[in-house]
Amino acid sequence: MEIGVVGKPNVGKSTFFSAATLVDVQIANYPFTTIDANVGVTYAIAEHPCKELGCTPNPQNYEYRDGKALIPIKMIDVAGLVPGAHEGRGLGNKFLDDLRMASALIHVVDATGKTDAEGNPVEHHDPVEDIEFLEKEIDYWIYGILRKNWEKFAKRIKLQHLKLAQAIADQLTGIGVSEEDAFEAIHKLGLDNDPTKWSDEDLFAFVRELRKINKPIIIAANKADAAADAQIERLIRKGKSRGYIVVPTSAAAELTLRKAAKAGFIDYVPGSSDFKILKPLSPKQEKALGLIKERVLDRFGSTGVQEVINRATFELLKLVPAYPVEDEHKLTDQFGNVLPHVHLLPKGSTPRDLAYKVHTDLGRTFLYAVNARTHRRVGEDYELEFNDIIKIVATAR
Ligand SMILES: Nc1nc2c(ncn2[C@@H]2O[C@H](COP(=O)(O)OP(=O)(O)OP(=O)(O)O)[C@@H](O)[C@H]2O)c(=O)[nH]1
Ligand SMILES: [Mg+2]
Repeated sequence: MEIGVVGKPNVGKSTFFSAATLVDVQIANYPFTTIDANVGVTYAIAEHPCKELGCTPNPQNYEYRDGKALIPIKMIDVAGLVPGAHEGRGLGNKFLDDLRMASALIHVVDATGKTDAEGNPVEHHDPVEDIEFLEKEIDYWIYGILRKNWEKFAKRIKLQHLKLAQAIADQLTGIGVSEEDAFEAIHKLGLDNDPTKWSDEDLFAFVRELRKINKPIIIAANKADAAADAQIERLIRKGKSRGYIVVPTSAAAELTLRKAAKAGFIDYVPGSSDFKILKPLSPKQEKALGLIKERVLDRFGSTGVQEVINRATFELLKLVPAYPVEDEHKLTDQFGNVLPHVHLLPKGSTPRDLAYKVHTDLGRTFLYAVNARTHRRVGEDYELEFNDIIKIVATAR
């Protein structure tokens, strides 16, 4: 599972990425600071079952902190995107290619309106325009891949009676499109099963729908510390009317807080509305942290960075954390570790899907599952719920 950080140049993508992953990267106030993509690990944070059950976990594939599970997620920070990137402008397709396997995109927008479409400092730019521009660039990118051999491809599907959704998914495996994704987009638009009947508009409409399914976007209204309330409110309103989740963020504040915490100056849990000073600070440090408290934490309740990651994971991608165990009474694996593993699965997944996620063999030999909370056996089509603890019973190998 991979999340991409995208947007035009100079909006704070690398700052957001660095704050989220604590990977040191180049950050500067000019366009195209980032050329090669940065890759790191961030965490989606969820309540841990032990908080409710009063246990002490032995996490193996995640981290545990203050009753919360920190679930690792790969994050990728790419070069800035300018209008016409799909035709190769700016760093063009290179940027887009780095995003091939992203499951979701965090679109970082400069909420202050002080960077133009190309990422240069300017007095007034409407950030709402950036929302549309990014959609368009990604749409044209996917459209470009499909359009290339479309006539031939469509004829072949018709002649060989191929399954349309599957054939399209085969064309787009490189960007992680599944048969289900393609099927969903075709049906949502009520498109003909014979693709030779599709007009160019049909194809573009299909691509738009597919992008929404395959690369869903959440908006980080960044530099919120320097933006007026009215600017933020407008961006939230306009974004919402286009179906987006919009979260005000200050990536710069989050980066300062996480670095100060790492250096032991403060106690700060990402996502929280406050921090505790642990060591005497220099007047400069004190001032910087005071401003963060006043302009960000007290104003928005948090820096927004963790909220974006959490909402991308649990709301946008609708992923559900589930904990497989061997002993449903002690909640342990075969070695006695309490709730050692957590897996993120798409909403609607079943215990068998969880078994496959643990190990292909376990999926293949799956017999039935027990819900460790109720100690009841659950049915074949039981849908996993948030923080389910599941014992998987399989045939002996
Ligand atoms: N006030 C404020 N400035 C920010 C914030 N986040 C980033 N910046 C500043 O914005 C400028 C650009 O930051 P980067 O993180 O390099 O932006 P980018 O989007 O990665 O830029 P490119 O790699 O060139 O596309 C830097 O001067 C940052 O310090 C923020 O939350 N608030
Ligand atoms: Mg950058």
